Amino acid sequence: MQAKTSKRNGGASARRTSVDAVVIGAGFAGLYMLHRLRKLGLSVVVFERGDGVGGTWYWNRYPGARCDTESMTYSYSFSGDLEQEWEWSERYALQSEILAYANHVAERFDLLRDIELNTAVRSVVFDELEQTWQVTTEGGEKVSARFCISAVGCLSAATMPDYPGLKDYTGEWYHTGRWPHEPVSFAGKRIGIIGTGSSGVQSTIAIAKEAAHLHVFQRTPNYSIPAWNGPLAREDAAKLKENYAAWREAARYSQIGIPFESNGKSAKSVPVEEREREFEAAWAEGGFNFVMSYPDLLMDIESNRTAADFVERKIRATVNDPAVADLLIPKDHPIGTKRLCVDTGYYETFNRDNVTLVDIRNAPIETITAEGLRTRDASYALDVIVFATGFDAITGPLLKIDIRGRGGERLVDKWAEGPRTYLGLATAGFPNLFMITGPGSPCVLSNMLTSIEQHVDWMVTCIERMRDEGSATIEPNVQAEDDWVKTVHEVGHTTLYPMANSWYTGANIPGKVRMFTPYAGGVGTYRQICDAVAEKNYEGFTFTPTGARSRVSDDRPAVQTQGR
Ligand code: N01
Repeated sequence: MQAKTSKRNGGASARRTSVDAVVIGAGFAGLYMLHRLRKLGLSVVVFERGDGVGGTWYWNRYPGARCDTESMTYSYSFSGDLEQEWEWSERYALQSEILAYANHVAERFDLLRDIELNTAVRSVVFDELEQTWQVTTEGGEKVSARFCISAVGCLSAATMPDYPGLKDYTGEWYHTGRWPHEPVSFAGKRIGIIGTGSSGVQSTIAIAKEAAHLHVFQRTPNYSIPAWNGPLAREDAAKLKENYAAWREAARYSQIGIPFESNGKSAKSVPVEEREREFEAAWAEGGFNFVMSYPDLLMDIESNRTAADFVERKIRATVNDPAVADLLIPKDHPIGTKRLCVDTGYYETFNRDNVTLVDIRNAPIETITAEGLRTRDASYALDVIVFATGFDAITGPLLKIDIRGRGGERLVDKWAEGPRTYLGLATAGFPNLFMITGPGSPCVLSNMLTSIEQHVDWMVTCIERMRDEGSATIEPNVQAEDDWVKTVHEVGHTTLYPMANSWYTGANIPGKVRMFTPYAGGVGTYRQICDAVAEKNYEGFTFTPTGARSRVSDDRPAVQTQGR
């Protein structure tokens, strides 16, 4: 294995061919996992395909990129000193500030010496004889590890539409999720942006301020709620810091990893005036609060309609041209069932003279041309095309890696009909392979930092227990996994989420199995379930003792099988 020369890349671990654990990805999940495993005394190497840490915030550096969870919540809680000392400058942090935070954490906890940058993982193959994972990088380096932990993120496999003609296009083009590190200038240029999800909404606002003209190509409008972003007042931050521990604890047992106060009522059942007041207050507060204001907004279609109507009125009141307003109003999904966007000035942007909304639902893009693109109805000359077309979410990043478990079974085959995990943490037949924020966990329905910390803490406690008890491997029992997949499905279908054609269900990827895979029961409930499993001696998992041959891929009970 080659030692890297980057000064941020110590390379010491890279020269090892055998470690206790390989972690894939140096975003927030990988950084925290490395920190915890090292404290446990394990040797660890983290492979990261970027040339810096930060994951999502390393890649998504498009104009206007910022987090839509508030800074003081979207941050680690594991270190009291870190959370007290770090000062966020805005209520919602810009990508550059979050990336600076990730770099600060990596340096503060001396993580870089075990991170191999510019190193993508190609394959991860379980060696049944040795009971280790053979990890091979794109560069051909090989490392064996007892544990393999995926920290690849849920939204890291960017997708491009398959329009013909892109290779002949003479202008510049970019994907929001693979934005270049060099500055991109829009000044005086004709820009086209395709996609109106969170990335499209944020970049539209920013690019419109600079471009000569911006065409926004919209296939499906999404709901966007104002962030009311601004500087974070020092006194507000200080006040929260006084009670940070309690705030974090409330986040851990909340629905989405952010402590919101819901009024506990049904939106459809309260008097109209009361509901209007509540929605106005939630709108004025901004952000995800809005869909959490009544607990049944994502459960009951009539209640949901009341919130959608309210936002529709807001859009009509903001956008000057009624035809444009009409186009911007979602009609095909309940509010919040596609990931809500959070913006500062999105709808207002369509009042600018240099911005045109183009409906590509009725007149689809047929081809990219040398000069721009052509829809069914018209041609557009564009100097720059921005693809804000999203990601092969949740399973995409994992399945890009050739992962093979017992008997050479490929994960991509096992999951051909949709992902199968126990608690979103692990999958049967793939011993000692853990997935941070994997499918079947609250993952994308939650504040990622809350969920990452919960998963890492649970896994590290489990690994510590294995060390203390002399276990070589752990993996879920097939029955426990089947039960969990069923639970995730049933809980998901008590909500309105499956009604939308969204990346939550895989509907954005042609040919992908349509399945709502996040656990929608809330991060607090989920945490309690995971804790209960651990307390019951890891019920539903099988351990094999060190020295024993681990069981083969039929489901015969092995040594130390725990229940179910
Ligand atoms: O991706 P998306 P994103 N032709 O999938 C359209 C997180 N995030 O990168 O809806 C034409 O939401 C597609 O149209 P349709 C957040 O969780 C967070 O914006 O499929 N259009 C849609 O409009 C977010 O949800 C933050 O009809 C095509 C858009 O492209 C997630 O990442 C910021 C098309 C894709 O929207 C993903 O957001 C950014 C085609 N062939 C992202 N293919 C913050 O924290 C796709 N589209 C602020």
